[in-house]
Amino acid sequence: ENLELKERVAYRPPVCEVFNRTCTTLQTEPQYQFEIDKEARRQLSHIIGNTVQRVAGTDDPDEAVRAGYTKARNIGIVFSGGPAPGGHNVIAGLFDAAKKANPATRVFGFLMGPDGIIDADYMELTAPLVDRYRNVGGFTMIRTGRTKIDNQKKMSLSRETCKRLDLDALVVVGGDDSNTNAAFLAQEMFNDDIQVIGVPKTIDGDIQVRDACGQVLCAMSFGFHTAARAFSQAIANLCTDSSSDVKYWHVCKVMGRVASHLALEVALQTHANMTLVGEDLADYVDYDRLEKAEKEGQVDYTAYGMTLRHLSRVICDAIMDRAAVGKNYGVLVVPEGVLEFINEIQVFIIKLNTIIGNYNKVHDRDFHTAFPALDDKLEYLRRLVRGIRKDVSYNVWNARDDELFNDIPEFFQEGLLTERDSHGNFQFSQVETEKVLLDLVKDYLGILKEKGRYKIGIEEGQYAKIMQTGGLDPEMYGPILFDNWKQARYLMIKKMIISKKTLKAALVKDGFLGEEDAIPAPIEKIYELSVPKFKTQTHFYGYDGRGSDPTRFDCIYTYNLGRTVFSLIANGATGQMAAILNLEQDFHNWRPIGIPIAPLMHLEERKGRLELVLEKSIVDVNAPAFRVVKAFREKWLAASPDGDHYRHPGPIRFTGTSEEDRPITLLLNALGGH
Ligand code: FBP
Repeated sequence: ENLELKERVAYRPPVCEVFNRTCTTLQTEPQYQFEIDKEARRQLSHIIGNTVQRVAGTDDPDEAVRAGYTKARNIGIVFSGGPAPGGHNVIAGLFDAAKKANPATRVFGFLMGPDGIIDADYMELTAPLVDRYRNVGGFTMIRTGRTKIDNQKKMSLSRETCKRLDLDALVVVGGDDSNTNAAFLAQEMFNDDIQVIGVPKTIDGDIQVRDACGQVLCAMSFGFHTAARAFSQAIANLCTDSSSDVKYWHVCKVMGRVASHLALEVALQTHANMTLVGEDLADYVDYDRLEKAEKEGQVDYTAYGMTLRHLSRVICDAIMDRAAVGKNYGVLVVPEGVLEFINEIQVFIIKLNTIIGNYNKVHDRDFHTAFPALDDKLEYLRRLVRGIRKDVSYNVWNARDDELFNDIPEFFQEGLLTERDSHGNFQFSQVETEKVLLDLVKDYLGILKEKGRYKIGIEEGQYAKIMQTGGLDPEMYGPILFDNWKQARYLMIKKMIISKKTLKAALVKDGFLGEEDAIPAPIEKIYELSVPKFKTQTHFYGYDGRGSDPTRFDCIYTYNLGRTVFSLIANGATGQMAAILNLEQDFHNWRPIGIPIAPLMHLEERKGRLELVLEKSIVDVNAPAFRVVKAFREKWLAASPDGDHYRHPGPIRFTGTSEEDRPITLLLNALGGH
């Protein structure tokens, strides 16, 4: 029997105070305002006027309120996009509140994501089923999918399903794109009186909502805390491994399709030696270059942001600095979406999205079906350079693009040309981001080694010990090798000895060895210690964390989100997203609210076209969480003979007190102040 599971399913998360009242109402909160996009106003006219609503409780509702609240309903719920820990508790919270208000209310789960709505594939959720999944990770109860309801046919089929099921409300649990879907469904089914409510889900943590004045409405999507804790535990273990075996750089790619929130949280939780943050790289400015151009009366736009090559240099510097103090090992955290923030890659992605989008539209045929092999795709791009006019993208791809593109490794070219997901996003999880970077790092470290700049610091005592225990005859090898460690390093480094072959040649040339002699063991040992090898182990932290059982924070958060969803439905809301205010504060300060989705939407390029979508929230480099990481960067790199500064957050434990019970990013950013 799995005791931990038994304990989990039996746990009942506490509820916000309002949910203990006889029924709830909604109160408009006029202090929150939004800047509304013209296109959102046009396309989402029925729900654009929505406001932020606070869930209030009452023990003395008037008859009309009580009747509305307690009427028997049919409610459908769907998971959309990648799994995120806590999803089952959204269902549980909704189910419990709905059944409490009226036991005759029925809750249906659409299967396999939005396809379940389109194809009318669903099941009624029962108490035993809901109970089985309480506080348990994954989306296994009804599963999930990435289909987007993005055309009139899919929209009509969805509407038909909802009408056939006589649904009063549909709940979409998803990320930015899925909440975009929720807004369009709310608009479409407004006149059918079918309410649509969204729930902010994604481990990526990129649904964070503020109003126009910067007031926080939703500080973090659910699932983020659990995934970050799961990744952090594993990465902290690698910190231990790395500093025990002292031979590897562990390179950890961490999920987050675009935003680096997860990597940032991992940095705060583990103090790994180096953590890249995409948004920070994009923020980089090469002032020397700018100044140089300015003196010539020009503006050099390439001085803004970082190139792939420059980034590889930055990583090499960190590796070299640690090696110089004898630490040829460490842990590097690379966010999955880092390449999105690199100058030239961003340009490729935008251009290729446009080219593929244009092709699909003009030829009414799928680009990837038309050009299945990489060579075919590359040939098509080459034809664009030749300016074949019948292809509308002839002016998008130029000779310079083609040249740069041919310069990158084939597997990465293939990655950049892979099919976009159904929302038109570039699928970074399909690309070996860390390999792209590591190939460049390895090349450059090779050069640095030859120049004698990438070298390992050996302590004098260590050298002396090797010599003593090696029992070599100082008479024979002369003072150059034995007098002191600096001279041994002279031989290894200054003479550009980067392989055993060159070491032997140097020893023979200087008369220490005959052609037939083997290199004496102590000298070989010094060679091994002072001439570095860059050995890496790569890891990907993504799907594992997504499937993790939720932390207590995510259990409580999601259960209350589910209760909020029901309050929004029972009070007639539509086009709203459930959220909890004050997530960073003590639980008794949590306040359930509804956030209007339509005013959060803006135009974004997708598959080469501008589309109305919910804005993603990326890492704010001026916010406290990143500034703390920046301030400690040097310390955590630990390029000094002192120890490393690793932190071990430990595993996700359902019982006992954890070291911290909510995301550190959340706590730090709540401090505000730039
Ligand atoms: P959502 O935005 O749908 O929550 O998914 C996030 C995510 O886990 C990303 O971190 C990752 O890039 C992507 O899903 C992977 O998608 P897939 O499951 O299609 O490989």
